[in-house]
Amino acid sequence: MKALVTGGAGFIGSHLVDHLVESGFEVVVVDDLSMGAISNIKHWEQITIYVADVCDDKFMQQLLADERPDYIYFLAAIASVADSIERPAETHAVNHTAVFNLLEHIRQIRLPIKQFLFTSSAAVYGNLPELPKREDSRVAPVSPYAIDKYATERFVLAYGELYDLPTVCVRFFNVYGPRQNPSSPYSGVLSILTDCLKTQRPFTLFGDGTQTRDFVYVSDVIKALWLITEHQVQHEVINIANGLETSLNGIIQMYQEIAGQQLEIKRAEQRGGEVDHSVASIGKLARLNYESEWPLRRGLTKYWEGECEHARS
Ligand code: UD2
Repeated sequence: MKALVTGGAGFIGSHLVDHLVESGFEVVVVDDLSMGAISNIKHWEQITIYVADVCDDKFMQQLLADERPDYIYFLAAIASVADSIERPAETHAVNHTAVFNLLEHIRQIRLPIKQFLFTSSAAVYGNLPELPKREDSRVAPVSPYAIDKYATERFVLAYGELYDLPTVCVRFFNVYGPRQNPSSPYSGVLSILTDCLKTQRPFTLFGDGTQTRDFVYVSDVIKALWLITEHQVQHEVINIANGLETSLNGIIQMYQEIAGQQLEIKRAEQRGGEVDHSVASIGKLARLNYESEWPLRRGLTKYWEGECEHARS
């Protein structure tokens, strides 16, 4: 079985690549290394890596014809809401058009895929008050990022139904863990907190810290993706989260305890377009026998210990 992972050198993608290789898959990665790094996957000699942009349509078309993957995991994205507001056309090309084009090529060459999995985001729910967010909750995508993710979901599902393709969408909540790149101000807050703890730099807290998120450890995310593949789920949208609501203040406190350090905290205005409260219903995942192995304290401890080990080696 051959799997194509776009964004496979990135944070979540590289963990998925690990799992696929360990499960005996032949793995092909496409990544432009804008956020990802070859070092995340270089421990696998047997994988094929193309350093390329998913927006290079000619390249992607040729790649499908040459590699003919059985499974396609589309993780390549510009994952920053703020970036999508600054550069809506560029982010649209990656977060929407590249996925659409790939679906269209699959349809045209009648590639007999076993699963096409598109990774969407909790951003599609926007700031509506209903909690927890169920897959059939109302959506209110407001940023170009969220609109692209939602529109792409609709295409992915419609292509599945109309052309009998085994497509599925997942909505990631706040994923954290090793290899998350802290380099951008819009990187995941836990990667930024880790970096601040490691370098004793001050952490900037946007807002009063009462905003809540559903933090999910990357190993649980991979487990969820794998269950979706194993169960051959198709034509569905599935939340990937922990199902627990935690405030930013709460997680900062917990992380300081784990690291045995106090952070210097600078306060700043709440960010524009910010979601106040977010937590998922994970009923659909649970029906696939999903159970989290990484409650927050355990996941954070593992993450922190890994980072300390990494710094020593
Ligand atoms: C996450 C996703 C984003 C999108 C969105 C949907 C990540 C990295 N981003 O954004 O792609 O799917 O969910 O709603 O998963 N914060 C600070 N200081 C910092 C950085 C962040 O206070 O230096 C705050 C931030 O204002 C927010 C919280 O921490 O209230 C979480 O921020 P985030 O960027 O990790 O994730 P989020 O939920 O904004």
